[in-house]
Amino acid sequence: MRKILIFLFAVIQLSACNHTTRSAQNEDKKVTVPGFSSDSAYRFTQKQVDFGPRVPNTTAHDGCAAYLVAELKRFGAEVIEQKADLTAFDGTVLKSINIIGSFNSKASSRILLFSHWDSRPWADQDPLAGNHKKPVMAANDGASGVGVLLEMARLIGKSQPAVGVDIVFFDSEDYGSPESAKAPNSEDSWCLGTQYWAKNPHIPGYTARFGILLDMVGGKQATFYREQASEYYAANVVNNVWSQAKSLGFGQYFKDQKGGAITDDHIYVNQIIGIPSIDIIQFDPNSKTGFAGYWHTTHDTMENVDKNTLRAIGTTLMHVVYNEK
Ligand code: AHN
Ligand code: ZN
Repeated sequence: MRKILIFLFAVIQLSACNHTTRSAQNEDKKVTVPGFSSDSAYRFTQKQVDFGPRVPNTTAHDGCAAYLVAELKRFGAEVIEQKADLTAFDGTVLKSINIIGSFNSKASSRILLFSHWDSRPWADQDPLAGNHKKPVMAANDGASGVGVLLEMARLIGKSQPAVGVDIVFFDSEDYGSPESAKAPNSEDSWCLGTQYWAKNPHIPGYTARFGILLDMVGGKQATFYREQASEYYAANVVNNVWSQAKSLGFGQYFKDQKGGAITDDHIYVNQIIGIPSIDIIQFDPNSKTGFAGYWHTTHDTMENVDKNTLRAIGTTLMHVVYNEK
């Protein structure tokens, strides 16, 4: 009899605990989101730029790849370098390197964060025709997204979120056919590293809950609009990111308005590998190109990179990742 009483008491205790206190605690529990350092993200951006233009088949490119791999490893990621010879629109073979850093690789629930790390070989939007054949320094168009993701990697390595995270730096995004090229301006001449990875993921059968692309996320007073392909393939992800940004006080960066439809790395992640993905990309509805005035010019340099914008993006994405259960 005494045994039964003890057993009953234990059951009552357990169920009381399970159904009230503990579950209530779980629901209310606020996750701790590590603070994003914009100084650190800025340094990671500067470091890449210091290599010079990271154009495929150059020593600056290969040096920067080694740097990115070493940093991800230092932060505790499992790193895969996916090397591939990719043929550009003009027949050039690009010795490409996609760099994948995985955290908590055993978790089946994963989030994919990505940016391109290569620099455009031609400043073909430069106001001076004499600059059209010069490479772009790509401080904003390339390095800024990678800088934000490196800072996130540093923080994720120190205290893991509930989900697994894969950070991917895609190569050969910006080798798309220039305006001057007589070659048909094929949309698919862009994003070569991503197209390759989406057809040959680093792990066969790889998938993730959703993906977020960061492209040109460091410009002064940059504005990010709801890009149209992102809305089409992953509207709930756009809603989630834009609403967290707004409640964090970054509404002046994240505009709750429709933006352009942009051919970018997320298109192939959506269409080929089927991971619902969005593009957070600086968009200016009043400019001729839709992008900042220094886009694909020799002026895409560190002077145009602003720590406040890096902080808005990084803080928002840290909240998005750490609030996933
Ligand atoms: C095109 O210019 C077709 N798409 C923009 C993709 C891009 C280039 N993002 C950065 N550089
Ligand atoms: Zn570009």
